[in-house]
Amino acid sequence: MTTKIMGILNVTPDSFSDGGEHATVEAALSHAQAMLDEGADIIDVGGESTRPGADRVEQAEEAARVLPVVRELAARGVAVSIDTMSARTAESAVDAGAAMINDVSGGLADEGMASVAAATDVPFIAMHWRGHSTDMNSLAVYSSVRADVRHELLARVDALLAAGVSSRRIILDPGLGFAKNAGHNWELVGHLDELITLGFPLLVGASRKRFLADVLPEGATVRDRDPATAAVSSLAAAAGAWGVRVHDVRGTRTALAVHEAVRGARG
Ligand code: PMM
Repeated sequence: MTTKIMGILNVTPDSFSDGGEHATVEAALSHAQAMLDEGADIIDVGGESTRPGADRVEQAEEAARVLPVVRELAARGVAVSIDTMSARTAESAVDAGAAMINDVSGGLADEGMASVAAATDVPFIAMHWRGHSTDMNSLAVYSSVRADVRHELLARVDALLAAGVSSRRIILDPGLGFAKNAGHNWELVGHLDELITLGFPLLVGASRKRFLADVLPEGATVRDRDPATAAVSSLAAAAGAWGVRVHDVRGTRTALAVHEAVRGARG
């Protein structure tokens, strides 16, 4: 199995600063096309920033940002996932053609999400999450991050199954950078196999996250984190990850090709 590349398309006013609704949709579509040309398998469309400290966005505003982009990409035959914590946005996005729901809260933030996941019957990405961005850093307390993330992800799986989500539709994600300090993130990256043995496909999202600054010189920019992201993606592929969620599709493609070449040479 080749690890899938999920290209990140953030449709937020600050991600495409040229302003104006039409301009934003056009810019988002052309960025999506560039990522597809570079080898993205899935485009992950999100309208709400989940960065530490970020404010929440109204559901109607979030839907207004993402739905035109989801609709157009789906019409072009692109596999789209919708990155949202809102059940209403998820449901509308699937109606508009999204093929997958990516909920960073794993169904915790909106009690209606699990039933939308069950009713729409599309793959559902349940990420490890402990709370909203505003209080995420105070939640980074674990007795063992590896064991706690496993247990908390399995609790989400139980809740999703109880709501009628098919086990074949569930994809798990360790939630790198969410309620985790740098040490927690590195420990999870070093033990992805323990999450893969839970028996669900695993998505790993390290892209440009703050913990990567640990391996870079002081003063490195956020974009300077791309080669480190690619290295983590290659390690994730070697561990057996189903997919990686990244900004830099081109670099990721190369990193995954290295993994494939080594795997092929081993026979
Ligand atoms: N990270 C972010 C947003 N969505 N979804 C999944 N499944 N996994 C992640 O790690 C993840 C996500 C935050 O990153 P961004 O602000 O760079 O999109």
